[in-house]
Amino acid sequence: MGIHKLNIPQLQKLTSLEEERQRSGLELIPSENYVSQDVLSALGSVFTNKYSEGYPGYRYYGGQVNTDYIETVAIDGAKKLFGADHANVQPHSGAPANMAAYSAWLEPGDTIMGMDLTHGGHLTHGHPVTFMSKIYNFVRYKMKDIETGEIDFDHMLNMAKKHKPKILLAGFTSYPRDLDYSKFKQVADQVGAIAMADIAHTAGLIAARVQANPFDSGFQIVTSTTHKTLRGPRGGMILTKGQVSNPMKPVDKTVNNLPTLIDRQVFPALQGGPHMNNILAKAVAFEEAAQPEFKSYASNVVANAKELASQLMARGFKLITNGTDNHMIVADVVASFGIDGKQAEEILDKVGLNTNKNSIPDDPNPPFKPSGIRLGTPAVTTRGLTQQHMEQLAVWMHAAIMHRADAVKIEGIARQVADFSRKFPLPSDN
Ligand code: DSN
Repeated sequence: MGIHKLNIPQLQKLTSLEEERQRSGLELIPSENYVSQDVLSALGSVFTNKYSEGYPGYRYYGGQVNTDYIETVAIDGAKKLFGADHANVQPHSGAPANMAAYSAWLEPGDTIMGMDLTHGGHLTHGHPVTFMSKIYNFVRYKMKDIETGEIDFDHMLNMAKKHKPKILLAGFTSYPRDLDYSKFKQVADQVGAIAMADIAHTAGLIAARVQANPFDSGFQIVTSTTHKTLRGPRGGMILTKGQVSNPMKPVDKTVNNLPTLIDRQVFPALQGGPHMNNILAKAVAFEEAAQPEFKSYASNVVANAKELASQLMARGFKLITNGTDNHMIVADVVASFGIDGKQAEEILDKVGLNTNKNSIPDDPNPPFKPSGIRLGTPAVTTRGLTQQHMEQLAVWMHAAIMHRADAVKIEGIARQVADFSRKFPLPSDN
């Protein structure tokens, strides 16, 4: 079917080139995915023309008869998927979602405890380069054992008693193991902190009940992006437990009022007009994720990642935590092959296998030239690859790295990858 062609030739040409790049390569970046034609159509809909500051029933502009309806459908879809009492679907992405959640509960100078970035956390969980780190005091916990991924909950508890965080954050962007959310909640309860999960990476796996849901362990706030394993448009959301009330009226700062405290932070405190075409696309994605096929998709993402991890390890890739329980793999390419993550990313890009350079725990190298790469299976599983294809991917990755200085061999692998990839159309090709 494809999408409407643009009337500006040079921009249409670039769009066609990007379609062809995506079609003739395989996306292994674990935070990327290929959306359905319906999600693309929603993004390209006339809802992009509309200003809708406020919330359904409480807007600052007229003409909201349809926007109120679609935002309500999106809110209800998110609540149902994740078992939340409330959903704010307006955050433009994950970072603003986290910012709104922090500022709804904290005062400047308050403490948040989150995972160290190189051990799998995220910039917005307290990296010194972020704006948030200027406002809040971040303290970090780590893995106890990078061979297994075990998190050091005793150390976490000791740190929590010392630093008294008001939010304990379970959030990860490069952590390949399952999480026991109840252990985080126990630590949070002992120091009177709110338990908040950033499930940006695993939202699709949680929606499909392939991974544990933090709300089942009593978490009070869950933030996420909508475009990774959840396979929706680029965007964010904040899910909460508690009482929903009029978002136009101030409420007391109580745990039960978190839904309203957060609504009031997203708008008017931090954002202006919501992107209604994007909210329509979120509504579409939530409906898609509620279907039985999505459960099979999410199970296949994990099965593919486990198989790919074992095929890579069999070829000398040293993986952080020696495998994966989710959609993601982190490889130490310095230890495996004596090249850095930037070099590995570039050589794999050349053969049409897209991964991203990534820090490894306590990486001695800087983030732009780190020791690792990060890869995963959400996108290739959407394309239709199954466990039987994972060996071939590992063979190509290994061969590309081993023959990186041989231009003819690299060209040959690139041709094989492109021929193979074209057999698996993009969802928007159908
Ligand atoms: N950039 C996202 C990722 O790739 O994990 C996190 O913000």
